[in-house]
Amino acid sequence: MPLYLGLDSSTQSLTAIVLEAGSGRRRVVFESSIAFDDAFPQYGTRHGVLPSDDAAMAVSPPLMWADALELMMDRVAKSGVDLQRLAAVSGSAQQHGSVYLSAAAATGLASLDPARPLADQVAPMLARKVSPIWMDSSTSAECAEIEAAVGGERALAQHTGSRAFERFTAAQIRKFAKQDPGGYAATDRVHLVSSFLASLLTGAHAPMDPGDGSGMNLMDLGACQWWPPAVDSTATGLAAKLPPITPAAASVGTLSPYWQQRFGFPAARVIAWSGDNPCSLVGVGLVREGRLAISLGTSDTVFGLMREPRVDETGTGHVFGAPTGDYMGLTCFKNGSLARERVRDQFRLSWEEFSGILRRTPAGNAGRIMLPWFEPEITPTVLTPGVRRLGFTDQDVAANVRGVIEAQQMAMALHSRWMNVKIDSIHATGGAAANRDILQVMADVFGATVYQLQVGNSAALGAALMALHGDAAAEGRRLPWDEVIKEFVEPIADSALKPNAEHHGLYRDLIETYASHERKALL
Ligand code: ADP
Ligand code: XUL
Repeated sequence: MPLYLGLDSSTQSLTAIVLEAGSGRRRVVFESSIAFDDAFPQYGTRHGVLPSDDAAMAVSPPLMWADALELMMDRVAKSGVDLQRLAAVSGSAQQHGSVYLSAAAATGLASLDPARPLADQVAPMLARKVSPIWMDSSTSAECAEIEAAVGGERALAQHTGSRAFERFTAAQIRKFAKQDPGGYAATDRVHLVSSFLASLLTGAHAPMDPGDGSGMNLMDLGACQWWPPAVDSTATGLAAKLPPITPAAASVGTLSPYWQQRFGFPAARVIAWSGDNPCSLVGVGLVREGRLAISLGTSDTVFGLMREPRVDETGTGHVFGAPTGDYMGLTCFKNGSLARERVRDQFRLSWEEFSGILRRTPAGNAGRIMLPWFEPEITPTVLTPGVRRLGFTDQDVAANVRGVIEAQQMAMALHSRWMNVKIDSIHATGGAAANRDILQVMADVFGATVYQLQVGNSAALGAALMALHGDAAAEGRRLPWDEVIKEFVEPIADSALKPNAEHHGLYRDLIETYASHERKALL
């Protein structure tokens, strides 16, 4: 019975899931996570990001991701799973982050020495030591320049699925080319985190998939090809430095001799990696239109599948490609888990105590409202951080705990209206989806039933399912996505959290108050 490996390189950790899928038996046989800060203290990251005095800057070391990939492949090899049954591998990665490789990479990737650690051999291939990641908001000037050059915000959104966003790769590439022309000139290939890690597996420059490619402000959504006006407006000579775009879940090579000789892997197929949100779409089972998922990870995201790309006229959200070949709508918030942790840590609470406060305090926080911008925010755009507390102080434990959770849920409900989906159920995923008291607030704010899923890491699961789908397609079998996800993506029995009608009524009014405070704060 074949095995499929899915990897997820997120902001804070690398997760692996191995699935067994044959006739009559479908189950997860291995699951493991590595937290970057703990496993690789030598890089000095906090929550996976290099500390910076500038709140707008967020970069991570790509060599740390390579180290984590090697450690995880070693773990998989030693886990007792029968490696010879491994048919295919795919992966998921935090979106938007970029890795800059020099001309040395083409030969270097193909001739990795199995006797030596991976990161040492990748180091001389880097044209830039750090990768700007999705938490970076330092490129407003470049966003304005790119939009102006392509004929405005609307034109960019209509072609690429999003207006210019600070964290999107085009603005990041432009900033690098302006600030370090030598480093940019030495760059032979710009990868996303996803295509960089896929390249390390195959031993050759891997292409990008449309799901992650659409998080760059460079890809024509309809054609799934680079859009020349955006590429040319971003940086000189960029067209030659971008990988090709391959169809979603296409085969892009096999595990290179490095992995075979170092750890005993077979030449398993490598299926194109994608972004963590596209992978999660599959990993939470949204292979049809009409349902929403919410991921409460390092970022909070709201997303759903779309058959046709309906670009957001308000400029709030994004349309990305989906692994199924469809599209997905998404709105992203930066003040997600780390904002919840800020409140928890300020009052020295455990998650259990935090939840106890949610259970004991009344819905609506007695009309008190927080604007939870501990860090610069993506939705709405807030470049200078600052938490607003209306009607309470930063010393009031209960008001702050309820305040941050209600604010996040109301912001998500407000800023996902553009997707125009009638929501009666929500699939919840990400680390904080383990917390049922947070999910009850979600159910009450959205007026929808919220489900927890059996496999918590939906991005790694989605990647493993893409490996399964891509492997079948490469063998000439077209598996319908409903069949791919069957039995793997199941809500936990009895996990349904139903909305409380009275609380929902209260939030329907409070959300308008929240919206008006938000508007005022942005003036
Ligand atoms: P990533 O986006 O990096 O994949 P995860 O989805 O793994 O992140 O989520 C990690 C976050 O989950 C942690 O930062 C932590 O704040 C949060 N978390 C874990 N357990 C709980 C809990 N019981 N209640 C609330 N948040 C939690
Ligand atoms: C999505 C986004 C984040 C990252 C985090 O647009 O920026 O969700 O993908 O992993």
